[in-house]
Amino acid sequence: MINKEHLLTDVEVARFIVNGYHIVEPDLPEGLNEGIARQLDELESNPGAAITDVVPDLWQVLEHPALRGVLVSLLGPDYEVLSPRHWHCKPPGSDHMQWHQDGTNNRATRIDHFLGLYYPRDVTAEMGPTIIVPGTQFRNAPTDRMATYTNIRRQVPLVVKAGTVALTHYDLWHGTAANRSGVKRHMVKFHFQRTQENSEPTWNHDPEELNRPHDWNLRDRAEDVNNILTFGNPLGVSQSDHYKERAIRRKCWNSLMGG
Ligand SMILES: O=C(O)CCC(=O)C(=O)O
Repeated sequence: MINKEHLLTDVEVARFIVNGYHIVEPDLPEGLNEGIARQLDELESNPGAAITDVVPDLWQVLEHPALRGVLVSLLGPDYEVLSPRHWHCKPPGSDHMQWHQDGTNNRATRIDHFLGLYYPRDVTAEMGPTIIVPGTQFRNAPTDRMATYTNIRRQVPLVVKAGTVALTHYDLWHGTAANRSGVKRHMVKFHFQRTQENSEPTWNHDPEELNRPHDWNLRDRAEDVNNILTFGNPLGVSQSDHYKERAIRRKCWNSLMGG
């Protein structure tokens, strides 16, 4: 059983659907992040999916209630940690990584799986942070072209403190900056998946939360599900573009509600 205090609110679930990411900062035992970073520093080759065998302390991160609460909220209580796992080390001097999507770019109308990016060491802007573009998860992208794009308006570098886990939609556009520091940047990537359909919300749901009327004046300042799903516009696109993903957002929400 998960303590309800760790479950997401309606607004947080709606924001994940719209923005395509959610940041968790679990209160991990003292020394855990440093210990994991040290073990990763010393690895001579990449163990791929066996990273959790080589560094079993990673399970303490995966099992932390703050992370589990978000996973239960978005994927249901029976979610699984899939076997694809990967350690991404950016050593000093390593170049940027071009924009891409890990998924197949299919404008999915369900939230059935997504990634968790865990950073055991503080990541500064110079250390080659992962860079995400909120709101791009429902965009059909020409993969070859997107690799040539440079900075994108409203991109977000994941400049984070040690222990942060960024949960990102599988189709969210992302890349990395170059590492211009003298420090190794570590990230361990996990893949989480739903195993059961929802028959009801699995987060801290309040039915009253759904009754707020539309308010065109709120736009990106909306603080309730209806207005966030309708008006949230993290990319700042025009209305003729924006309307195309509203239906997808609604379908994602309805399937999470168990409809
Ligand atoms: O190393 C990173 O920050 C990102 C890695 C990445 O983009 C990927 O694995 O798809």
